[in-house]
Amino acid sequence: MTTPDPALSPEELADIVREASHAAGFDRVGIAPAVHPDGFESFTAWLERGFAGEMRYLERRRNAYGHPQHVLESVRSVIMLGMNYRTADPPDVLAPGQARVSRYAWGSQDYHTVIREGLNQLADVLHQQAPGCRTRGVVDTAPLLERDFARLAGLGWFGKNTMLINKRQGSWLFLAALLTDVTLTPDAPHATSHCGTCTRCLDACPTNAFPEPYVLDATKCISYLTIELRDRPIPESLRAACGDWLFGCDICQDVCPWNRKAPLSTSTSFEPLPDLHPADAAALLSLDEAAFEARFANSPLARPGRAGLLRNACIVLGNNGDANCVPALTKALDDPEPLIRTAAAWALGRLNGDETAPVSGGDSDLREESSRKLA
Ligand code: B12
Ligand code: SF4
Ligand code: SF4
Repeated sequence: MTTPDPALSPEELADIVREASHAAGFDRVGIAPAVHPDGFESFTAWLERGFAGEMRYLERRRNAYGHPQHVLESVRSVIMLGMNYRTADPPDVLAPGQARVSRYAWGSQDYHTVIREGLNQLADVLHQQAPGCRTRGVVDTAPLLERDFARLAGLGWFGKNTMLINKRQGSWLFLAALLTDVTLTPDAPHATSHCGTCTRCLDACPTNAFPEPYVLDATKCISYLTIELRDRPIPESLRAACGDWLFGCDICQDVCPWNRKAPLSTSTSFEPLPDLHPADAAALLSLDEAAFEARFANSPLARPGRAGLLRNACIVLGNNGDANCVPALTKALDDPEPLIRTAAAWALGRLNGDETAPVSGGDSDLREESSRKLA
């Protein structure tokens, strides 16, 4: 492997990278050395406790998380980037049938697309300065503990809600990394925590998803249940606690004092689309596969698929709907997807005041049962 020998010093190159990162649309930048991450043992302990649930890709690549060389072989520096996505706050209380979408998904573009463009732009700058160098941009998908490297690069600390928090930006910050085989002078790690005695996030979580501070049991997190748990029903014991969350959950960040004064994003890509801020859960139930694809092709909401998202919509209606939502739910009992039929039956049962609504079904018995009760 040839080692790039740029004309500039590691310090000069680091300065150029920092400046270029802002031009590429990033709000925060820091540089970490390519090392075994401090949090690796916490990560493997977390996997051992079964907290990753169905996110098998994390377990499959467990060893690769042990060093960024598994992402870019000759890596020497990890440039960590933060992009602010805070926009106008949502209403505190929703009308019946309205559903909450997590802040990160309100915009017209998927953040992966926006961040990729920024990473490519930054990589171009590095290639100009160090011809022949190697770079690899990462957002979410590669085996890299992004929060760990962000802390190491000085971007912030781990909150008790496990979010990476920056003193100026709060936690409404996407993380991304640009790995390179160029040596850049690293920043000092963020060595302090600023949570103090606060426990707001732990207390506010409606599903008690934090077994202890700094550790999240993803299998209880609404974000996991509504986005990552795609092919199964949401466990019945957690459906009521999902409240009006259609996609993701922001509660443990909404309550965090560090987010109160966080600045608004200057990127137009994250401006909320009116039909997601909030969403109309009953209207979503009318989307067939083609309409779903057309509406959500470029949106993070595509991730759970039509079956997953409409399942979530039924649960929101069961929790937050009224009599006006009954026709849409009744129609959903005939949906070809069992996941949707099951959730619709549960929601109808709940709207009907039946706390022990059936959990498995979608068959004709179940349909008759639900419509009989509502008649
Ligand atoms: C899997 C995953 C999830 C899972 C699990 C989340 C979790 N907390 O583990 C689920 C689906 C639940 C999820 C939800 C969300 N996610 Co997510 N997710 C990821 C992903 C792909 C991997 C995270 C991971 O490895 N988790 C395993 C745990 C063990 O790792 P960790 O939480 O990072 O923990 C580190 C530290 O906390 C520390 N640590 C662990 N234990 C302990 C104990 C002590 C005492 C201490 C001090 C430290 C410590 O070491 C760990 C390893 O680095 C990352 C992207 C990436 N590749 O990193 C995005 C990522 C973490 N998610 C992100 C976001 C935005 C979200 C949501 C806000 C989305 C939403 N609104 O619904 C929620 C937030 C929920 C929450 N409170 O975490 C952002 C976070 C940005 C930030 N500022 O922190 C990331 C970085 C994606 C990105 N590129 O921006 N997510
Ligand atoms: S995102 Fe919601 S459900 Fe998940 S840990 Fe935070 S408050 Fe709890
Ligand atoms: S709510 Fe409090 S404890 Fe939780 S992350 Fe924010 S400051 Fe830390």
